[in-house]
Amino acid sequence: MEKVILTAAICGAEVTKEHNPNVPYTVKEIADEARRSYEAGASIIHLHVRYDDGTPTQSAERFKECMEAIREKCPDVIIQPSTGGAAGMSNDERLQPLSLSPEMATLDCGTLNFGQDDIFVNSISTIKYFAEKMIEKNVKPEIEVFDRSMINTAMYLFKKGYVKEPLHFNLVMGVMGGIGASLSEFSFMKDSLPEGATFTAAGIGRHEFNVAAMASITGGHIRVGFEDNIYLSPKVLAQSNGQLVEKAVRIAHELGREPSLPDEARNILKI
Ligand code: KMH
Ligand code: ZN
Repeated sequence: MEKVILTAAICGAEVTKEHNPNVPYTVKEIADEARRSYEAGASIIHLHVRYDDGTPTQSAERFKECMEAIREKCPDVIIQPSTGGAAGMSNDERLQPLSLSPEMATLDCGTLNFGQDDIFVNSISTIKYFAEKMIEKNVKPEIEVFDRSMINTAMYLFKKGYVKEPLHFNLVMGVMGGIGASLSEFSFMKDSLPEGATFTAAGIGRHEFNVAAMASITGGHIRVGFEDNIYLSPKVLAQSNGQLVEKAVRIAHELGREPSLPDEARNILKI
């Protein structure tokens, strides 16, 4: 069977325990959720971190603690810190986890209204600055695109040498302020990717598993997790990120895909 890389976005910066009490905040909770996801088939943990009271932070120290705790429980998993952080954070604040030389990190490729009143700011000079830091640190960027125009931006950066082949994208679909998650929108995004690029897709909220199916049948990879969606099925809160990964694995399996091990993911992504 063709391999599929499962990414678990285990906590995000926006969702809280008020939305789902199983959203992890503490170092232990984050490591336990990473382990549940890994056991279910995730080979990448997309990581945001929180203080114990749930406040999102990009503190290098907190990332270090969480990454060490995750590595203890899932020694070979790929850890992909966010450089998006939370809307409103400064560039240098967002970039802190790069000081830990992770294997991957996110590179957000445009500005958008994010949810109701937040604006997630990524000017071209910000993106160039982040991309240069990633080259400097030998970190593989996952290019986050929330709309079609952001693929144009990524291609501009590629032509200027700020990102290198093979390119890897995350199609984030269904954020209020970004592209939707219909089949035609998915096809539009996927068909707009440059030849030879790999991609994962993340459907937000109720779109999570539809997008997982679309990615499965088009050779893409899948991201699920509390950052994107807190429900296992309509009105049923997921007990853990592991449950969300398990469901995505079941869908992918029925469609002829099986989850990669972390080293297989490294090979596919050329890390
Ligand atoms: N929290 C969002 C504003 C990323 O991880 O790079 C941005 C985000 C993207 O989550
Ligand atoms: Zn994120």
